[in-house]
Amino acid sequence: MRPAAGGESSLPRAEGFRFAVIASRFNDHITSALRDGAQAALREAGAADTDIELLVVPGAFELPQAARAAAETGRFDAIITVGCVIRGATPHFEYISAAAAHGVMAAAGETGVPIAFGVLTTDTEAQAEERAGPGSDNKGREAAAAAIEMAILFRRLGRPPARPPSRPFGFSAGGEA
Ligand code: INI
Repeated sequence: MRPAAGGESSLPRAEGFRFAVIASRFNDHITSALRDGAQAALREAGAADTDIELLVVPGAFELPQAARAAAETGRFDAIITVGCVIRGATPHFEYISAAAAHGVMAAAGETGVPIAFGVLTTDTEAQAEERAGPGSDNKGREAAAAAIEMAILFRRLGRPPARPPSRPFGFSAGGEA
């Protein structure tokens, strides 16, 4: 894969693609780091700020619903979901984790838009923090890399480019809806 501008990135190129980053607020101290990792990766790969839209939902359970709605707009070549479910603090951990994972997979399959799963499902907060640091194993960054790769693959398979919004949006990589 050709590296991004600057020559040092291992990410595939993202210019010319449009992305949504959908972040859940629950466990915000973790999910904000995942969101930052995803956005930084997209920019490092060459995506324009105006081609990255940030959407925020309450919890991981809402990620599939928002991802589906975002996919149906036709505005995105790929979507990145980020969230965090911690077993120790969540009696219904299994339900939320499974609903998020299956819901994202279903939304991707049924809309035809790649949707990456950047949701941490860990036993402890410490494990979540390990996967939300600034390094290359940030789960948001990993999900962004997968989303770029899938956008490239789907374009090669004939998927038409996403349509940007007809009027400028009130949010982009720097803000939220
Ligand atoms: N949502 C999460 O993203 N992570 C969690 O750990 C969590 N816990 O602990 O409950 C959580 N709950 C909220 C859930 O995702 C929904 O927002 C809520 O059930 C309303 O639909």
